[in-house]
Amino acid sequence: MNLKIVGPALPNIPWQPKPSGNPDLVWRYDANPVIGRRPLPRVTGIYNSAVVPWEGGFIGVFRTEGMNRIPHLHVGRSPDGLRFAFDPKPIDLKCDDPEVRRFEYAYDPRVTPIDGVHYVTWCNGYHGPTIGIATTTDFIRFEQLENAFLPYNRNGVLFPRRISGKFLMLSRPSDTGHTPFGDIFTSESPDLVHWGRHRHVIGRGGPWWQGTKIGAGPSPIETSEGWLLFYHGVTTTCNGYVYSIGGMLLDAERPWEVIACASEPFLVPEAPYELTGFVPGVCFPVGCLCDSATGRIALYYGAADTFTALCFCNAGDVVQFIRDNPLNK
Ligand code: BMA
Repeated sequence: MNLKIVGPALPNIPWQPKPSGNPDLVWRYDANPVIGRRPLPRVTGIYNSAVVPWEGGFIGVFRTEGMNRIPHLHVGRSPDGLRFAFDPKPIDLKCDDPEVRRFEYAYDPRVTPIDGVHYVTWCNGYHGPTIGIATTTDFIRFEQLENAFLPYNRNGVLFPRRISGKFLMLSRPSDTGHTPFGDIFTSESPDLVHWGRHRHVIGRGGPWWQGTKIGAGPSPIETSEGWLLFYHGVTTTCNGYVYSIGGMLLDAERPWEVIACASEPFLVPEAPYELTGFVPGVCFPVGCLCDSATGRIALYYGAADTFTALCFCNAGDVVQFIRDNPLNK
């Protein structure tokens, strides 16, 4: 497919060609995981984290868990998107309102550049999970804004540009715990404080692999065919939840309208680091790099709530597959 990614070229995107004979659309980095066990002293996992290009290299916001498993957000830097160094201390979010600043936990950060500012959205503990938002222009000082929604909500993901002049965020209303349900909605805002005009995007269900719940992954990628959204789809087995990675295409100007959603996932937990860890059987996509010159995509995903892994695909092939193999065909 002659697809165009709307966005800058990224010639230094981490990349490996698809191994010959591999029948899949998405293939794993052969030196996975990129972030292994004990990445910092007394840290038991860095996973479900976001990476963006920065000053010729890469930077990101990372979910970091110590021995007590309470998640915090740390900044990490990388020259090549493969080797990372992490700030040992969590991000010190600045906020004038102590009620908003109050910390319970912070996890699954997404980082979205809009008009030269980087926005971090994450699952923020405030009497239950909701969506925290912070802005930064240098990854040193972070200003925390109001929580976007009432609890309970997870997987808050901003679109990387305003749509009809408004910020637009995907999210998944949930419950207080490991939610056994969940659909994806959009909400819009003129100022990142007041959110409304909520629209249902897509529900769970259909094929077994996403029968329990679904949630947005990295910020949607703008293409000539609409927004390409990677997401996690969850099924319930006799041993608990299993998280796979799927993809869908959303309308460019009305992104709550689904053009097509692939009927099969692109990646299911199979590798040892996806099956062995704190929560076995989890592939959770959160960060994404794309090169508009070649259509290459590098997708970072949390593996087994313990590791960060990387996989690759070609935007044109993935969008073609979504179009050719839609749900409810
Ligand atoms: C979800 C979140 C994710 C986690 C997943 C699998 O509800 O907590 O951060 O990766 O469960 O445990």
